Amino acid sequence: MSRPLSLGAALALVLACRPSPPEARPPERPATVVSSSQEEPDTTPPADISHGEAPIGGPAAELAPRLARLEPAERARLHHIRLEMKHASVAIAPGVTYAAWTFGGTVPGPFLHVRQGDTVDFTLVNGANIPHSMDFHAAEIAPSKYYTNVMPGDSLHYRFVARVPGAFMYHCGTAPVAMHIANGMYGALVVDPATPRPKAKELVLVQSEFYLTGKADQDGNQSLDWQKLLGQAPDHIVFNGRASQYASHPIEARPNELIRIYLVNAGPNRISSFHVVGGIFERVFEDGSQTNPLIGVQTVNVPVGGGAIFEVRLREPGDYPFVTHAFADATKGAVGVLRALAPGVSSPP
Ligand SMILES: [Cu+2]
Repeated sequence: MSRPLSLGAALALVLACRPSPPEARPPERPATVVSSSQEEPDTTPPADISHGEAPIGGPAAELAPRLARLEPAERARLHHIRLEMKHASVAIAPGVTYAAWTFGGTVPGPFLHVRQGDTVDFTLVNGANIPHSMDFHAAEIAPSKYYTNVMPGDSLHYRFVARVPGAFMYHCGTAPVAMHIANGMYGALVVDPATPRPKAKELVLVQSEFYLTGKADQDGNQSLDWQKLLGQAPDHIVFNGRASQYASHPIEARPNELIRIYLVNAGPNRISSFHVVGGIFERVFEDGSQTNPLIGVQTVNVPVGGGAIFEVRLREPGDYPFVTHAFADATKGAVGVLRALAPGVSSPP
């Protein structure tokens, strides 16, 4: 019978079996985004990093980011919202465009904002060449009546009352739903509580995934790889439709300013484990619920099809990456930067 190893012997064995550390390499190489198609990750430590996943600050030629700011809700209690569904080319990563299915021509669709008790008077127009539909998670209505397929060239009109506050997903519900979501048909609808939340810098982040065939069509656009979707192996995981766009273009704030992030996870497959590096969430309203917010927490899961409201303050000037802490997903683009500007430093126009 073999004797158990002493602690010292076991430690020596572990140390002996450890792979030798990689050779130190010179740090002057520019940071690169790790492509999901690369078989080996680039382990070169970049000089200026957003937690190692994407370089901070992009070349001037790079596309402007989708504005993450949530515009205030209009004061009217009746909101006429008209969305046209159309197929459009959208940029999803540096140098990568995608033949998307959209609400309003962008992925995600427009950020909608109303107050608890407001009525949404909704018109859905199908400007695409296949059937699509709309499912509002903020509504309590019969899907069999309202979430029906709208044929090309047709439209649908109905009203609902946004009775419950929160950060809600909306999406196309036409089968196969995973395909319609993976192709870009989703967005966020924020419903403010009847008693307004404290003043804050308000942002919307919609997390989602893209699964690429790897072959561009005649217009240069990538399209959906259904097998990758079923295998849950996305090429890009993004906030607001484009990989790492807020690492290239940090979102600016002031030290100690209250930042409120409405995070909607459109998926269609990956849970978001949302975290701000260098920050601790003051309060988190899980799935937007007003009851018992989490206080003083580091990372909170947002399920696919769910939304949560995160409040955080950046305590000193500097760059604070935000990620899904499932780091394979951050490596594929689910990373951005909140930048706390030093006093006296003004935001560029
Ligand atoms: Cu659709």
